[in-house]
Amino acid sequence: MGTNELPWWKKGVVYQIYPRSFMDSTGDGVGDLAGITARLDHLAELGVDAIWLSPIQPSPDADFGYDISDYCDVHPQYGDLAAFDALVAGCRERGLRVVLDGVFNHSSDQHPWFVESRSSRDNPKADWYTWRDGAKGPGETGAPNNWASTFGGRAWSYDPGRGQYYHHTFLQQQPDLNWRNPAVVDAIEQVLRFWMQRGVDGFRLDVFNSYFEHPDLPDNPRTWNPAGLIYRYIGQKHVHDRDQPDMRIALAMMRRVVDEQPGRFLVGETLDEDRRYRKAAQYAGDGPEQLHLAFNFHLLRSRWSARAFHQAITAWSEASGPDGWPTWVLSNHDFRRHATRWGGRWSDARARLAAILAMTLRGTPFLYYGEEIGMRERKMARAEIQDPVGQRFWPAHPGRDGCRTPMQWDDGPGAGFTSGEPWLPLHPDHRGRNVAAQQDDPSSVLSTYRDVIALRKRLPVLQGGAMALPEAPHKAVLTYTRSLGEQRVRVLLNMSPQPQRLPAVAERHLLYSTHPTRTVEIEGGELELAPHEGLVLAGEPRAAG
Ligand code: TEU
Repeated sequence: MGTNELPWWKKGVVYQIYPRSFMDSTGDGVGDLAGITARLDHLAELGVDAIWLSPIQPSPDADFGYDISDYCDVHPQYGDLAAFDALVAGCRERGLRVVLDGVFNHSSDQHPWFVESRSSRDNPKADWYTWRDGAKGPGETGAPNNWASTFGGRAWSYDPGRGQYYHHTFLQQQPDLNWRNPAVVDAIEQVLRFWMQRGVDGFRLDVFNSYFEHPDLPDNPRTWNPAGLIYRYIGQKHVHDRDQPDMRIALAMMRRVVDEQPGRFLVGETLDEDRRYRKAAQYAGDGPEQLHLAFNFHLLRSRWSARAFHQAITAWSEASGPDGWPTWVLSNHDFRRHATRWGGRWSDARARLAAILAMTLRGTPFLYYGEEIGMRERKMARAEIQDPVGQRFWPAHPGRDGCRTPMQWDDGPGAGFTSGEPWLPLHPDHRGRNVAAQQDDPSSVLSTYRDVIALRKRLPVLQGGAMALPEAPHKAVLTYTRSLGEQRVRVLLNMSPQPQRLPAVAERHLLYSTHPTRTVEIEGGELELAPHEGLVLAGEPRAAG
């Protein structure tokens, strides 16, 4: 397939926005849709193709939006449907697409569906969630099986009104929908249609491989892990509460509906990955029961090392296969930001290399707001924690607030995010690290992102070209080539703080270097890379343009 025929979601770059934290237009300290609309020029200048919004629907915010109480409306704190339409219009003007989070494994316990479902055993929605009697018969006689919640404790809660237990993969305020009920499948289809009619171009599916559970609810086998004594979830193998074969019903419905118009796509988040990411890869492809894309979080979990990156990139690319299409995620709203994870003294130098990496690998990159300025994780004091994961597991797990702090726009008191008191504390470095400060500095993290996104846009080889990594990784320099027809590009990332000498390479025309004074004079000799230098070279002069 030539790159011109590639759909935008393969060529393009997706930018994730955590709506609470991007831009507050009202001064209440919480981000909102009008705020996002007001900041769209930043995204257009950055050069991304689409925004993915973490949930924007009404929610009691037990899990900050991942517990939805009305699938077809906007959280009053973020605005209303008119504000959403205005956001879509603003995106269209700038050629940006809009992707929503689809949280369909569970709803909020405040959703009218669940309120009705729990009201009796014979109401019309009685079977919209997974209800069971206790282990020893009616009443509060113990959970129906040993399943554990991802967020701690058991995956069952007792409802005294109905006298039964209901299943929840996450918090007890997040009851799992019963996807085996065709009425639920229809209801979610209506939700997809509702948003697509309002101009949505795709959905990021939250934990889609948890939609179905084994109908007989057998115990999960235990796996030996001492931490499993405290955190039951990792003490078992999730064979009966994930990846059930009849989840095809759900995938087929969503694929059919989304494919009704070209240019739309689904990207799924797979819960409980196997170590080689084969499971996630299998869920993505062109088939009628597959998603267009699947995430893998290999790089999120890799340490900063050329060998570890080489291994992660090779493993995911091989699992995806030559016809498959990988995705690349360096940070998101659930993990420590990569500028901190890979940080230390060289945090910005590494953030710039990470930018080159994300934009030149074969596959679709997903950026997380703030990574374009090298935003760092904020350390939260116990009293500042708002994330339920942190509240439950601190200090073992401080929670996810640290990667969700407000976007840093300028050096004002609210960092240009709010005129009020921000809902989460700002990172203390916001006065120096912000969009305004990096805007005109050609060696900033922000300029690096702009430059390499523009390069990806300009060169079809960086969009659709085949990728090859050397068989044996270099100890400090991550390198790979992309090729398409006559075009060939080589990427070299010196991940070490020392200069590195490498044998000369065939590609000698400079496309981009993190070191602006560099001229590439590789006349047959060795190639020397400066500490933390990232270099993108072309095989032919025309591409260098
Ligand atoms: O996350 C799935 C999930 O279980 C993990 O990413 C989890 O957040 C992490 O391991 C905690 O340490 C998805 C969403 O991305 C997450 O924000 C939601 O909280 C969760 O589902 C429930 O909807």
